[in-house]
Amino acid sequence: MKIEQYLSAKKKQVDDWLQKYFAASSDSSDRAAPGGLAALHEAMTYSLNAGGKRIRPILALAACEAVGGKTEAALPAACALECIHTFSLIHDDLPAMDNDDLRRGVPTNHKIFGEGMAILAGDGLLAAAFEILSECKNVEVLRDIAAATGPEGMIGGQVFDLKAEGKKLEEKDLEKIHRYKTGRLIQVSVTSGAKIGGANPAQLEALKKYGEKIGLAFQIADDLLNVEGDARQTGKGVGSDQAHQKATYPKILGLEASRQKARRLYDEASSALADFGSRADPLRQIARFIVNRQS
Ligand code: GRG
Repeated sequence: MKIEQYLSAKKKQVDDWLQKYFAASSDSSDRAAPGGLAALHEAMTYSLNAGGKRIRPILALAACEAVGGKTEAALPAACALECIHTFSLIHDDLPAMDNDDLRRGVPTNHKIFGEGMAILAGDGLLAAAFEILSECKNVEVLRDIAAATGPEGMIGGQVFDLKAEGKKLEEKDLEKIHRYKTGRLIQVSVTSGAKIGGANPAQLEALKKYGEKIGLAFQIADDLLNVEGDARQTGKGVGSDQAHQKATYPKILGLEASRQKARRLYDEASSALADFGSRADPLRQIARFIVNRQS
């Protein structure tokens, strides 16, 4: 199967699951009543349904399949990861953070619903993610995802990022920010799917390495797209990193060295999968997609 077909089939599974879950959770009378929670639900689903690539949940599903697990077993945890990712996008776009107007090709959450509701929509998605994970009854996966989201992961990375504003960074400082801010959630998407699929210790170790490499490659590709991308495809402002004077790979290494680093990481991610058979082909192709993507 071509990677485009694989990605769109998996994206549909994720979209359908999320739609069903949030439709069911919007049925309570408190939400429907005037002055009730309908506005919060609308703000949460606005960003969730705004058309992201669903890379994190797809990685979880592909990792589960790579170790012989069933896709359906990993679907709820995969969707919880997308809720966490969407929470981070909503909060990252707020005036107190990056103050962005456009995300996933549409106005950012606070532009439509106001700042207060956008904060609550992000909080609501984060809580929903852990409610979904608690229903998966896999405490190890729940704990891994909490760690990759919190101070030892994405939120910690955002703190490093805030503290680095206006400072001149070296490559190792930037790499630390990105490993925490972007890398850990991507890595835990892979390892969660693998754990749910029943990975053995050697498989898990290999997939941990794969996740680490593609997590960093993903961020370098993101930095490159912010310089060279087409806003119609990325769905967010191009050139915003420079406008915000952000430290990025192209700024520190230059464009060509950044491209080379992303390609090197791709090679290392592929090597990590050397002992896997054809069941890991989607993971191999996703790694390539991450480095070459246009959105
Ligand atoms: C907790 C406020 C807060 C932030 C955490 C991850 C993060 C830090 C902020 C998200 C914003 C951002 C631009 C992160 C860098 C790379 C990244 C995660 C890009 C967006 O991910 P994609 O390309 O987006 O997977 P789609 O829309 O396809 O889901």
